[in-house]
Amino acid sequence: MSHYEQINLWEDLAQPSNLETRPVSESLPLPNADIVFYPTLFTQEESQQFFSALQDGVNWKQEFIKIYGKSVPIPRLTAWYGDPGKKYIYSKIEMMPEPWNEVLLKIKSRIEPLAKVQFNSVLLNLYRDGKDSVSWHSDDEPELGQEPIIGSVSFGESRQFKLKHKSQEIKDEVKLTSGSFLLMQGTTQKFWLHQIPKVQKSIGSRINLTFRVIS
Ligand SMILES: O=C(O)CCC(=O)C(=O)O
Ligand SMILES: [Mn+2]
Repeated sequence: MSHYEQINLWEDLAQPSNLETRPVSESLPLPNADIVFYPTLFTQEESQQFFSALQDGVNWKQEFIKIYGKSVPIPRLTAWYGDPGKKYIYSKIEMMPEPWNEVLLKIKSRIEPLAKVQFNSVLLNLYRDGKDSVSWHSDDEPELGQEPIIGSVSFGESRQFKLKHKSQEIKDEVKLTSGSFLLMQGTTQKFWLHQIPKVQKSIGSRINLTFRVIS
C-alpha cells in the first residue's frame, strides 16, 4: 500500500465505549474524495465462510452489454439484492433485486455502524479469475443521489483497486484483501474513476459486494 497518512489505530481510546471495539482504518489522503479503508474488518475465518456461502448461495448471473449492436458478456458474474422495488440500472442492464438472505444481512449489519447509514441494496461481483475485471467507471447513477455512499466488502483473492482523478493527473491504488472494507462517500464518485484491472497470472476467485443506498 502506498502512502496513507492517518493510521487510526484504536483511536479515541479515551472513550470507554470504543475500547478494543474500533477496527483499524486508514483514510486515503486524496483530494476531492472521502475514502476510508478497513483492511481487516472480517477475520480470515469469517471471510472464508462468507466467501463459500456467497459463492454457493447467491444467484449469480452472466449479464450482457451491447457494444456497436453486438451482445458481449461482461467479464464477471453479478447479482443484485435489496429491499423490494429498489430497481437498479447500469450500462443499460436493468436489475430487479432478489430479497436479502441471512448471509447478506449479517455482512450488512457489520458495516452499517461504520458507514452510519442503512444500505437498501447490494451489487455483487464474482471475479472467477484474473481475466475477470471491471473497467473505469464512477458509481454515479442518479438513483444513488448527489453524494453516493458505497460500502465495498471483499472476500477471496486479493485484487488491485485503482483510482484515477477525472481532471487531474492523480492516481492511487489499494489492494483489496479478503475481509477488507472500503467506504467511499462525499464527492468521491463525482471526481474519481475506479477499476479492477485484469491480471495475467493465474489467480483464484474473488467476491466483491458494493452496498448502496438507492432512492
Ligand atoms: O470489485 C470491486 O472492488 C469494485 C466493483 C465495482 O466498482 C462496482 O461493482 O461498481
Ligand atoms: Mn464501482
